[in-house]
Amino acid sequence: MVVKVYGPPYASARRVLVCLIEKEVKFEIVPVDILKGENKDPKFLKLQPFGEIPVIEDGDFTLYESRAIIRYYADKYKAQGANLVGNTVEEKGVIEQWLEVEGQNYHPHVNNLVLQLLFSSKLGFPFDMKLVEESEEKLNKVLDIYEERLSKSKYLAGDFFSLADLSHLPFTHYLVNAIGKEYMIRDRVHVSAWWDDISNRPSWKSVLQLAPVTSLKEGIQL
Ligand SMILES: N[C@@H](CCC(=O)N[C@@H](CS)C(=O)NCC(=O)O)C(=O)O
Repeated sequence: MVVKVYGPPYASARRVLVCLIEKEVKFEIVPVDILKGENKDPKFLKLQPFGEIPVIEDGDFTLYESRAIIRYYADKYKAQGANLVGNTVEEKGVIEQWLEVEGQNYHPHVNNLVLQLLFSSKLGFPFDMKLVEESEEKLNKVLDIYEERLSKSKYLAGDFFSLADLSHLPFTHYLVNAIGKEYMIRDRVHVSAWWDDISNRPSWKSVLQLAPVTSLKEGIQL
């Protein structure tokens, strides 16, 4: 069974794609162009009523929310590919903790920066410099906590790569490579080493290769 992943091969859809590659699950991408608003088409809204990507179809099973999807595949194929969910309930608990930190404490600020600095002109909303400054300040405080954590363990949940690390890949990639904020990672020695480690995984490199030429607009790699 080949899993259908609806979305462009960038942004949040990459969270799902890198997980599927780590879990050695075959997939095909069904392109949805959010810059053209295809995610608001009635046909797409039947799959994802909030009009957001990504969505997966696995046979007759449909699932949306990228973090729900990665949890689903990491559990479904626990014994296949990389183990992303740990071996004990305690490890799983700590992975869940850091997955929540990514979603609740980290992502909102990175997302503001990415939306403002990379997508505002493309999606047609006004640029808000105050929001950029506030988001950077808040993200700095979050990254200080990451620096402390990563001075004690190689990865967020312990000395093993997990969903918690994987979930950071898509938007930290933008922070480092697309919006001129690489120093936020590089100024912190342990966060910097962690980023080098996780972003050099073959799975992530494969995901970056999936971006079609059409997503390379105005010299910016989406
Ligand atoms: N919580 C959702 C967020 C997904 C999300 O924000 N997707 C963005 C692209 S990264 C999107 O679909 N934006 C288009 C829109 O909201 O109109 C998830 O992780 O699946």
